[in-house]
Amino acid sequence: MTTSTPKTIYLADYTPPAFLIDTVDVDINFQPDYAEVTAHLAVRRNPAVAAASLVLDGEELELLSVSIDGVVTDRYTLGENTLVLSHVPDVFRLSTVVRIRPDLNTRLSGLYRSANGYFTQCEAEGFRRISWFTDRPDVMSRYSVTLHADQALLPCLLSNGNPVASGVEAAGRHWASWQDPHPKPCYLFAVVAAKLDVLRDSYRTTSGREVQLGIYVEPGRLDQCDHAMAALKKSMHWDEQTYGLECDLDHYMIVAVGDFNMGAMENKGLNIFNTKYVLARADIATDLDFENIDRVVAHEYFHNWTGNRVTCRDWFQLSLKEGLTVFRDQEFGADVHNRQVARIHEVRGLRAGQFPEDAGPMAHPVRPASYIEINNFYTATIYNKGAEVVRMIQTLIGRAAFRRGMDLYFERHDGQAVTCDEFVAAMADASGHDLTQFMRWYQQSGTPHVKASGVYDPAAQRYVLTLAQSAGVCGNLLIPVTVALIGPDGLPLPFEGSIDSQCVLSLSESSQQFTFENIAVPPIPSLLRDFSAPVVLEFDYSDEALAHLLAHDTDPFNRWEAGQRLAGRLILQATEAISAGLEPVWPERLVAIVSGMLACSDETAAFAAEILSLPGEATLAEQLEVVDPDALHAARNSLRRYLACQLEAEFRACYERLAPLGAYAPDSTSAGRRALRTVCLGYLCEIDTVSYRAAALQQFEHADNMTDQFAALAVLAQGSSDESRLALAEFYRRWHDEPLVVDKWLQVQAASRCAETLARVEALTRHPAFELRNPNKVYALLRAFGGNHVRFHAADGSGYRFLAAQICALDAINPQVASRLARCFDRWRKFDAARQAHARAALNMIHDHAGLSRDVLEIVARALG
Ligand code: 0A1
Ligand code: ZN
Repeated sequence: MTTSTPKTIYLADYTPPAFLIDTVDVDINFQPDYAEVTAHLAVRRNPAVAAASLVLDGEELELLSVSIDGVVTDRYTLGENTLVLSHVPDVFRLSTVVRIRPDLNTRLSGLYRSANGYFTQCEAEGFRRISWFTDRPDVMSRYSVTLHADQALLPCLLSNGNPVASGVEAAGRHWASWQDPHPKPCYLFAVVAAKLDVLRDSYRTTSGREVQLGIYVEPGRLDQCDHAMAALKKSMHWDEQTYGLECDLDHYMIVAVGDFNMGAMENKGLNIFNTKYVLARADIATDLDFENIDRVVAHEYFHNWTGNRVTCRDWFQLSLKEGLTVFRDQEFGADVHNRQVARIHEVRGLRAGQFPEDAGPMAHPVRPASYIEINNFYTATIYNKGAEVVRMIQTLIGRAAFRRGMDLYFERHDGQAVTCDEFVAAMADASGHDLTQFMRWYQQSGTPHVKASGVYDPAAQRYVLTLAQSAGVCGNLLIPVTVALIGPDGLPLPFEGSIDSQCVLSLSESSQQFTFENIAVPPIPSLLRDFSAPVVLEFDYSDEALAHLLAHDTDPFNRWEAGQRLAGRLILQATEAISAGLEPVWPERLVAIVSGMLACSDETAAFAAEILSLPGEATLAEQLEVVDPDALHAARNSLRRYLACQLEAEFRACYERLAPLGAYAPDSTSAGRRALRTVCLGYLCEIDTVSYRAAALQQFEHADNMTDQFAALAVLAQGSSDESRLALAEFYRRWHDEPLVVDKWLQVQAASRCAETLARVEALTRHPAFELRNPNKVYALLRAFGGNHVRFHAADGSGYRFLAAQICALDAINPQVASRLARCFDRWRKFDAARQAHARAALNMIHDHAGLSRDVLEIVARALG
């Protein structure tokens, strides 16, 4: 809670640190209701900066003493969150002793209590909640840490780096010391003092270094760690193969904790993970959970180079590590799973999350120019658009040059805290490409629109493609547009300058023409292949042309894209009809297309499942001027019902054909079969008959794995039938002792389209399974409800009022999570006047809530502003 007006921090105000801290010795003494933290800092004046005073950051620290070179001093000034020492020597040893209360730390930033012990989270600014420090990423120090605690209650004492010594103390206590040889910013500091079981393994790097691996979890859960351990070893191997990057550590530890604000954290050598991204076993985790674990384990491991060895100069550069690391984990996921489907998931996610963000009140560039609370900027733009920006560089300069660029980046900047400019400069220098104009992707917000049109001249056998971009505030962007020309027979036409009948066009001006010679037949252009840039592409495709691309395009992404375009267009037309009180009409053409997809092979089942999954309501809403969520919802479901009725026999045959072949196997092909089977069950249950509900219930009851069991539950939970009630009750009865499965139970109810969903969610907030203090529970129930397009945006404003009250209650406990929840309001201005009035009232209520955190205030003020 802040008492003063929140301050805006500007990138333009960056100045280097006035003092450098070469070493940090931390001693943490855990007592029953507090921890005493003693820190000794080797401080020296930065010769490059003329500054008189040393200003340290601190939050909720009870200061016990300050010493300079071993002599206790009272010559300091305590501000609201600062400790200022004027007239200090050029080089000195600063020691502070503070008392903190981890048991009362409900924000989960800094040092906090969770079941089984104590954990830390220091990114972005949590270290200042542990000790007085210059809490900024460009101050890098070598850390030694000693922990003291009760041996029976807190047997595992962990920190970054290597264990150097340990021993016992009086009164059943023990201690352990750790030393991290790598200088690091304080946001990568971590300690754990807890009762945990550990799964141990080891990995030998290509150069022969032996790395000890350990996954630490709540006692009794070792049988849920195998997948994460395998993912870690796969990631280590992949980074050696792909980028020549080896692990630089002797010990690499992952600790799973049930209370965690985000997914996971890349602390040097001691990653701390949300249990959601570690624990898995076929009976409690879905195929998607397994895949997400692979991606998150890889992400945190990859940060060891992109983030830790080379870190950010300041938090405006956050995408330097996050965009690049997401790009790396995406490529890893594509290599170990299914590249086509992975790309489709990425783009679905971008359109559902990042495009709306970029068009709303929280729109910001990949490198923001200002912020109030940095925790509000761990966004889809920084992470996912940032990854797209890195991907575009690879598309523009080619894979080989990109790899040289990565090598050069590490050669130049290993051990440094740098900016996005340095990354792009390494890419430009390694490739010989001028990326000056490309830098604008980092500087302006908003999703660019690219308008394309084509003219075919049969006499000249020439196709001229015109591409035009909407200029942003920084001017025209450099946009890679990957193109092929598809002939009437479905084959891509060869043309000069193409590799594999496709080429990457560089759109750098507001409008450009590209001429393709020797084109013997009128082509249909396949544009922005593999989603080569995060833009909205406008091209006036006829329905026939889209059907042609869907059937024949050799780029799988664009086959899917053609289907999404076609379905999206029809749903939006139907939405308009329904809003005007008319019945939607669906063209028969779709029936043949869907029928063709259902006849796919096992190898293409995952892809078919993607084609048959219609674009989501939030994604479609972005294309509407004013959204009528009821009509949009009705239109989308009407199309699902239409297809189900027209193709009932085919869906049923496909569902039966894809029945499990034996015991559950986690491989991609089996997962693809399960995915398509689930899609079929979903369509069949649109025909609301007892027999399909019975089929779903049958699948629910007999599944030998969580993927099939949960899929059946999710389908049933879309209705309020007896079968639905039965399955929900049974699911909770079976799994009430598995917190991650209980999250699924909450989420599936909050995401239901049923009219009574809000009432049910309200009741669930009082259920013993729900806990406002646990972020996973909040995300499962409340954020899932906020993402339930038709129910959250209810015409009477009930959804808005409910969530606003929850945000206020949560803000007093955990402002970071409350502020993430407040983002559900982002798109309120897209709705009709009556809904807007309800949303404005709810936002005003949050805004005026006494003691509101600056986290939520920034979000709400931007939404209202
Ligand atoms: N760097 C982590 C994400 C992260 C950020 C902030 C956190 O607490 C506020 C926790 C984790 C990652 O990208 O994985
Ligand atoms: Zn990250």
